[in-house]
Amino acid sequence: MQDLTLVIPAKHESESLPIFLNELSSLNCKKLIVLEETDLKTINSIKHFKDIIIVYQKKMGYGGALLEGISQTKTNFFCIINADGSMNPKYLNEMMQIINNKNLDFLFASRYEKPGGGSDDDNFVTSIGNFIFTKIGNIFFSLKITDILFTYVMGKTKSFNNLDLTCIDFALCVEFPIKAARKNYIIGTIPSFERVRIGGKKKVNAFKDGLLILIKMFKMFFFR
Ligand SMILES: Nc1nc2c(ncn2[C@@H]2O[C@H](COP(=O)(O)OP(=O)(O)OP(=O)(O)O)[C@@H](O)[C@H]2O)c(=O)[nH]1
Ligand SMILES: [Mg+2]
Repeated sequence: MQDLTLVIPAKHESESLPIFLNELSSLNCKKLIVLEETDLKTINSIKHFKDIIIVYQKKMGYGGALLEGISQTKTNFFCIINADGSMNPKYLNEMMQIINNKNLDFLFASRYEKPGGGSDDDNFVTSIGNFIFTKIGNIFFSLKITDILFTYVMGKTKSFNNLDLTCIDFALCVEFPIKAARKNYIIGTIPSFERVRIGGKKKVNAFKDGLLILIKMFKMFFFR
C-alpha cells in the first residue's frame, strides 16, 4: 500500500471528510485531497490531520479535481475514492492485490456485481440512470464493466495520465473507461457495496449531470 495514493475529490464535505479520514488513518498509503481554495469550511475541518496532502484545484469541477490530483500523484498506483464516505475502503487491499496479480491497468469497483455488490445510496432514478449508461457503454463502446458511473477505480498512475482526459465535469466518469478501452488497457472489475454518504449534501444533479454525460457519450461515439 506504500505505492498507492488515494485521490479524494472534496467539495463542501466538512461533515463527511474528517470522519472518513479517521477511517483511513490506519492505512499505509498516501492520502491526497483535492478541493477548491475557497472551500474554507472543508479545509478547516481537516486541518488537524498531519498525514494528508492537500491540492487546491485550478480547474473547477469533479473531473478537474481528479485530473489535477492524479497528475500530481507520485506513487505508481492511485485510487479515486470520494470524500463522502460512500466508497468503502475495506476493498482497497484486495483491489491492490488483484491489480498486481493480474497486472491490470485499471480495476473498476461495481455496485451491480454479485456476490457483494450493492448500494444503500442509490435511489430509483440513479439506479435506472446507472443501468442505462452502463448499457450504452457496453453496446456502443464495448466496455467490459458493469457500473460505469461509480468511479471507485484503482489503477496505474502512468496509464491514467496517458489517457489524455479532458472533461472537468462529471462526464469524466464515462470519458475515463471509454478512452481506457480505446487504448486497449487491461481492465478488471470487483463487486463493491456502496454506503450512504456520512453527512452533507449531494453534488450530483441526476438530470443536469446525466444530460452532460449523455452528450459526452454521444460526441465520443460519433466524433471519437
Ligand atoms: N474537488 C471537487 N470535488 C467535487 C466536486 N464536485 C463533487 N465533488 C466530490 O466528488 C464526490 C462525488 O460527489 P457526490 O456529491 O458524493 O456525488 P454522488 O455520490 O452522486 O452523491 P451522493 O449520492 O449524495 O453521495 C464527493 O466526494 C464530492 O465532494 C468539485 O467540483 N470539486
Ligand atoms: Mg457520493
